Amino acid sequence: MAAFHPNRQSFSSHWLAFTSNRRFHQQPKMVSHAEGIYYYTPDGHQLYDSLSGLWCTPLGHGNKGIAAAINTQMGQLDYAPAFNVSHPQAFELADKLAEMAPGALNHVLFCNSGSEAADTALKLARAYWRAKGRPEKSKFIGRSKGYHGVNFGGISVGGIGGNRKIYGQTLDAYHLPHTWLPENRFSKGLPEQGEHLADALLAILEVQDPSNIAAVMVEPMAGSGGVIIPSAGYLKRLRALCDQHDILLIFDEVITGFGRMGTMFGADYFDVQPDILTCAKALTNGVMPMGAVLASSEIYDCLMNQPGDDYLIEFPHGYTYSAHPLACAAALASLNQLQQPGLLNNVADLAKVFEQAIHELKGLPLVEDIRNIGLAGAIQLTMDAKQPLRHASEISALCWKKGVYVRFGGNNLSFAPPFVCEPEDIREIFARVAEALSDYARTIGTP
Ligand code: PXG
Repeated sequence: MAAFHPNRQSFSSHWLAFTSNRRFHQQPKMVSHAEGIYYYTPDGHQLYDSLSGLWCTPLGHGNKGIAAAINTQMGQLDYAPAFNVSHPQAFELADKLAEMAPGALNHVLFCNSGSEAADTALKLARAYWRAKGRPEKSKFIGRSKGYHGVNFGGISVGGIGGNRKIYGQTLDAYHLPHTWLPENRFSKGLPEQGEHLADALLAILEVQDPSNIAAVMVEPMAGSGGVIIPSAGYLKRLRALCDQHDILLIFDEVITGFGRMGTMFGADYFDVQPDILTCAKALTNGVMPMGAVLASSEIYDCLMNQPGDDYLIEFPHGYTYSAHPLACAAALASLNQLQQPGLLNNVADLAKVFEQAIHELKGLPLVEDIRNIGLAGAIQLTMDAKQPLRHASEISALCWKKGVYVRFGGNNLSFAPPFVCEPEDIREIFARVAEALSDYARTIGTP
């Protein structure tokens, strides 16, 4: 089949997601196939996939086990109504997630993305308090630089100003400070300072009062915000404060779920139990859109035991494609691979190579901070006085030429290589990024 080359007309037909479309039209970045840890452009240029797509394909592209599972499912059941009817793979997958998840997160609501998972979780928190006879507990607390997708609940609780400023009124939500501290710059793995930042919750509660708060929602580490990692005791402190004040704790594990930190979930890494956990992305290795919300037995039982006839719907929420059979098949195959003995140990081993390789860029021009945890990391760049976010996008464009797809957001370059990398792939990725950084610094005259 001849390669499709967009012309002027088709460029404006496809309005790209979260992209400067005008820049894309001048410098289109297209990939037309992928295999393992590589993307390929239509003219055959090979690129390392240094972010596992958008944090979602840790088991590599073209994964044969997942493809076979989807094919088999397609031949058996392509779609099942999501309301009032279900199918065996949905139950099998929910059982598996409940078994893998920490603690008593035994009840799974399916959706199709991380954004839907976030809004589902927020609705569930409000519904829970209402069922408990506390309808006034309806406000939320998020965290500055937090990202919970793009739906109204998610942008309200999320702490990225640029994602909310043009959309008008949001939900009632207040924000903890982010956990980036200058004294932690260039920490390897968990930073030392910052447990006290959890106490900012008390200042919010003093004004809003716990009786009005439904839930605190945070990512165990802020992925999109630039891999901002809290100190060891921070989440434990947040959990204790939520318990003291009768507030639910929601972990958004859309990025941290399924091995990214070297443990199955971020909750396992920090040994902190949330009441609700959201996930998506690597759940299906990014192959089919799917998200999930895992709720505690306390929440599930409360909603199931509401008074009223048993034909009534306990939680009026769901999507046409909730627990889509093809997504369930992809998820079951992905989770089977993630659960293979040794896979997470391999991630932990690769994480050591990753830590060393990314921190070798310390001292290069424009590098202001480097952070890493598990197989996730970010290089934070100084801001250009006139065009604050320019460096990251220009360096990413140079990396593309050097054969590495590098994600940039704000003044960060982010990395989350596939779990199926070899140590030398990781070293090669950072060698090329280092070259791009140095070349760029030279062109703008920074020594
Ligand atoms: N929560 C978290 C923690 C996320 O990271 C979402 C929710 C929303 O998921 P959906 O599936 O609706 O996109 C995300 C998504 C990046 C990047 O470059 C991160 C995300 C998406 C795209 C790019 O950091 N995170």
